[in-house]
Amino acid sequence: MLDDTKVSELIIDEYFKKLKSSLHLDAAIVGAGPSGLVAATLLARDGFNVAVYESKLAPGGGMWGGGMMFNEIVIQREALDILKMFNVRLKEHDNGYYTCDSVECTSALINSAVNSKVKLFNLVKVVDTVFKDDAVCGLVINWTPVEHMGLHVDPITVYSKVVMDATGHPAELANTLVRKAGVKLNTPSGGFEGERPMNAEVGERQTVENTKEIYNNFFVSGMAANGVCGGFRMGPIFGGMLLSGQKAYGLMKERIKRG
Ligand code: 48H
Repeated sequence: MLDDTKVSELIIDEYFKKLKSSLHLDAAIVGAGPSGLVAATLLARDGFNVAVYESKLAPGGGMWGGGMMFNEIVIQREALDILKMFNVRLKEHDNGYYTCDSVECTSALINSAVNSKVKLFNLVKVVDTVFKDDAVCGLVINWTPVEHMGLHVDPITVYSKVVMDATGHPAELANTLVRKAGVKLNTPSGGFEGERPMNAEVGERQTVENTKEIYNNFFVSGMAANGVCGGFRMGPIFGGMLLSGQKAYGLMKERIKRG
C-alpha cells in the first residue's frame, strides 16, 4: 500500500536537506546554461560544495533550441575534449567543424552536473548579491513565481566563497551589482560595457577572454561575460560557452583555495 503522505514527507525531507546544505557554499552559480553547468560540474568533481540556481523550470539555458529551433549545434575543435568529458556524441564535418544534437548535449550537461553532486535549484531566481567589506559573499534567492507575480515576499540568503553570473545575454546579476553597489568592475571602462553585434569568430574568442573575476569574489562566464565586458555575440556555436565554463572553473578553484 502506498502512503500518500509518505511521498510528501520524502520530498519535503530530501529538498530541505539539499537547501540546508547550501547555506554555506564554496561556489554559487547563477544560471544553468552551458557555461554555468560546465563550471559547476568541474568544481563539484573536485569535491567543492556547489549550487546552481536556475530561474526556469528546465535547466539548460539557450542550448536546447539549437539555432532558430533547429535542434543541432556547432562546436569547434578546441572544445571537443570538454564534450568528451560529458560523453556527448559528435559528428565531424570539414575544416574542424563538429555538430551534435542540442537535446542530447544539454541533457548530458545537466545529468553530469547532478551526478557530480552539484545542487541544482530550478525555479529559483537570484535577485541580488550579498555585499560585505567590498566583496560579494553570497546570493539572495526567491521562488521564480513569487518574482513573476510581483508578490511582496522577502527572499532568503545564502553565503558563498565565490559567486558567478552565468545568466547569459542579460548578465542580470552583474547589472544589479553595478546598479546597487555602485562598484567599479574589472572592465575597460569600469562599468557595464554591453553586448556587441554578431561576429562568431571574434565573439567566441572574447567569451573566453572575458571570463574572469570582475569584482572581488564575483565572476562572469558565457554570454554574461561578453555582456559585461563588451564582447560580440556568436550565434549557435557553443564551443566558446564550454571553454568559458572550463576557464571559470579554474579561476574559481584558485580563488577558493587562496581564501
Ligand atoms: C537564476 C537565471 C537568472 C536569475 C537568468 O543563456 P544561457 O544559456 O547562458 P550561457 O552564457 O551559458 O550560454 C549562452 C548561450 O545559450 C547563448 O545564448 C548563445 C551562445 N548565444 C549567442 C547569440 O548570438 O545569441 O543560460 C543562462 C541561464 C538561463 O537558463 C536563465 O533562465 C538563467 O540563466 N537565469 N537563473 N536567477 N536571476 N537570470
